[in-house]
Amino acid sequence: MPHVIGTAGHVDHGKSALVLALTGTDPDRLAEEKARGLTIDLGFAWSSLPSGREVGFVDVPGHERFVHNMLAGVGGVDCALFVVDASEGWRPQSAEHLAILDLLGIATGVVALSKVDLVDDATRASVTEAVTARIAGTSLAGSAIVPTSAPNGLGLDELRATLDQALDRVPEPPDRGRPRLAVDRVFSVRGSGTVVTGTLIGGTFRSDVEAELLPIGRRVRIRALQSHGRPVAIADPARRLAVNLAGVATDEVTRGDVLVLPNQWRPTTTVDCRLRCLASAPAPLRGRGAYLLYAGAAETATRLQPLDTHEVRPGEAALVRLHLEHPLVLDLGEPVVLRDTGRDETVGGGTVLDPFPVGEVHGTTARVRRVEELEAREAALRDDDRAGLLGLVLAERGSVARADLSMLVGAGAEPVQGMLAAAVEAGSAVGSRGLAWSPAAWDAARTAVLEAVRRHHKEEPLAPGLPAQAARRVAAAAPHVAAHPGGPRGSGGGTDGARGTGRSGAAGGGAGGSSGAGNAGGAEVVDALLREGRLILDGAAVRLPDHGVQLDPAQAKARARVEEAVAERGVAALTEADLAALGADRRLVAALCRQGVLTALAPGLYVGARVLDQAVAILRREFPGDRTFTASDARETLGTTRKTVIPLLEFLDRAAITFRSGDKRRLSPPG
Ligand SMILES: Nc1nc2c(ncn2[C@@H]2O[C@H](COP(=O)(O)OP(=O)(O)OP(=O)(O)O)[C@@H](O)[C@H]2O)c(=O)[nH]1
Ligand SMILES: [Mg+2]
Repeated sequence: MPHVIGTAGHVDHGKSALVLALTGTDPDRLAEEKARGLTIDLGFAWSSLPSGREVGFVDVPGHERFVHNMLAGVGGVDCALFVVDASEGWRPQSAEHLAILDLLGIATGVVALSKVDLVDDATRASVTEAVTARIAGTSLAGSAIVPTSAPNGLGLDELRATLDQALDRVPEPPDRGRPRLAVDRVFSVRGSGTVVTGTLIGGTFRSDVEAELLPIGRRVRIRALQSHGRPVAIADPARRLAVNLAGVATDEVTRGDVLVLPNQWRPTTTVDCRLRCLASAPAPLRGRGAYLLYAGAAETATRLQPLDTHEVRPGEAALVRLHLEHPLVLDLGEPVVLRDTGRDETVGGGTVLDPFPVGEVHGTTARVRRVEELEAREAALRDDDRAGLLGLVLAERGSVARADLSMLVGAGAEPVQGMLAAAVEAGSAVGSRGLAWSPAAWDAARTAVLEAVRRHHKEEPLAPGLPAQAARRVAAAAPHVAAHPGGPRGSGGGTDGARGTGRSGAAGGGAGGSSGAGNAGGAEVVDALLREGRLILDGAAVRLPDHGVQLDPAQAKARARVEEAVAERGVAALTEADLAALGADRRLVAALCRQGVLTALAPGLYVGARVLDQAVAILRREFPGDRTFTASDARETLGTTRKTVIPLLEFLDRAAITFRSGDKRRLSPPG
C-alpha cells in the first residue's frame, strides 16, 4: 500500500537534503530555490523502503514566509518526517510545524535529528532530550528520533527502516467510495494538456472517467493517471497522483481546487467545527478576529462565530461556526488549521463537525440546540458511527434528498442506502420516493396536509376538496420539526420557523439548502396519503374519504329550481344572471356542475347537463354518418337560438364530438 510522507521543520534544518538522500530526487525544482538554497514551494519525490513499500514524499518549505505552502502540502500526508537541526536545536517553525501536524492529527512520524556531523555527543544528547520533551503531548509523542547526516549518508539506513516501521502503524486509509484529490500543483505537458497533482484520499480514481473540478464546478475527463512516475489505470487512496485532465485549460485550475467524481461533493461556505486555540497563541480566537482557514490544499479567509463560548482562549477548545469567504470542499471529520491573518501565525485548528449546517444560529435557544447537535455529531464521528450520523442528519433537517445523503453522512452512496434501509426497517427513518425523512418530520408534513384539507372542507363545503397543488405546497412548507434528544423542538420562535422554511444554507444551493421537503417532497407526502387512502383524489382536488358536498336547505331549494328551469327550457343556455335569479350563486353553480346538473358551455354560460346529451343525440339522428350541417341547420333542428347554438357547437368542437371545416360541421363517429 502506498503512503505519503511529508517533511516538516524549521528553515534550513535539512529537510530537502534528506529527501534527496532518501530518494535521489532533489525536491527543490525551482531555479530560485536552487539559487537561494531555500525551499519556497512544495517538492515531490518517491522511493521504496526496505520492506519494498513505495512511498511518496512531499517536501515543504520551512521558512516562516512560506507556511501557507507548507499547509497546502501537508493535507493528505499520513506520516511526518520531522527534521530538527542538531546544531541549531528547536526553532520557531519547529514549533509551528509541530503544532500544525498535531492539529491535523497526523499521528505517525519519525524525527530526523539532522546535521549531527556538526555537533558533539553532548549536544546531540541534549537536543534529543529537548525534542522528546517538545513532542510529548502532541500527536507525534514518542516518535523515534534518528540522528542523521545527509551529506555523508550517516543514519540514512536507520531512517529508512524507522520510517518503514512507522508506516506499519498507519491505519489502512479509508475507502469510502468518495475519492477526492486536493490539487497542489498544476502544469501542462506538451501533447497531453493539463496535469494536476495531489494526494488521493477517500476512494479510487480510474482513467477514462468523468470527473468534476470544484469549487468551479467544471466537468472534466480523467484522461490518464500516473503515480510515482508510472502510468496506472486505477489509483487507490493515500497515494501521490498526477492526473491528466481533458476539458480544462491549465490556467483555469489552481492549487486548492479539488478533483472529485461527479455529484459526490459540493463546496460550502458555512462550516461548524470543534476548534482548538493553541496554548502558545498570543490571544483568544474571537468573532472579531481575521483568520485564514486551511484545509486540503486550499485556503480562504474566514470569520469565526463561537457557539458555546464568547471566545476560545489559548489552550481551550470550543464549538465554532466558520463563515468562509470563498467556498471550500470539506468533509465531515476533516481537520482544518487556522492562522491569524494579521500576526501571520498559526493559532489553532480543529475538526469539521458539519460541512453543511442548516439555518443560522441566533439566540440562546438555537445556540443551545446547535451545541447539543454538534456534540452528538462529535461522538458519532469519534466512533465512526455513520448510521448514527444518518439519524442525526435526519433529525436536524427533517427531510433530505436521498441523493444528498452520502455527502451529508460522509459515506459511500451504497452503504448509505443500506443504512437508510435498516433505519426504515427499525422505524427510525421514513423513505419516500426521492427523500429520506425523520419520522417526526414525516408525521408533521402528513398532519399538516390532512389538517389543511379538513380546514378547507369546513371553509368550502361545496368544493370537492383542496386543490392537489395546494396540498403539495402545504406539505412542502410544513415545519419539519425533528425529534430531539432534549425533547421535541418548539414550533414557534424565529429561528425554529426559519429552519422550517428552509433557508439558503451553506451548500451553494445544494445539500445545505432546504430543511423543508421542497416541492418534490410535498408531492411525495400527498402521494403517500393518496396511496394509503387517507386522501382521495377528485379531479384536481384532494379530499378526505368521508367528505361529500353538503347542500344546506336554501341551496337544495335553489338546486330544485335550477333543475326545473333546465327541464322547461330545453336547449337554451342560462347566464350567470339567470341562475342567480333562481338563487344559485357562483359557488353553487360550480357545485351543480360537479354534481352533473349543469355543464358550462363557455365562461358564464350554462346548459343542463342532460340537455346537452339530448342535443347530441338529436344531431346524430338528423345528421348521421358524414352528413355535414351549418350552425343554422343545428339551430333549427334543436329549436334554439343563435346565442345558444354557437357556444354549444364550439363546446362540442372542443370535446371532439363535432368537427368543423369552414362553416360546415360533421359529427364524430359515435362511441
Ligand atoms: N553538515 C550538514 N549539512 C547539512 C545537513 N543536512 C543539510 N545540510 C545543509 O543545510 C542546508 C539546508 O539544507 P536544506 O535541506 O535545504 O534545508 P531545508 O530544511 O530543506 O530548508 P527549507 O526547505 O528552506 O526550509 C544546505 O546547505 C544543506 O547542504 C547535514 O546533515 N549536515
Ligand atoms: Mg527544503
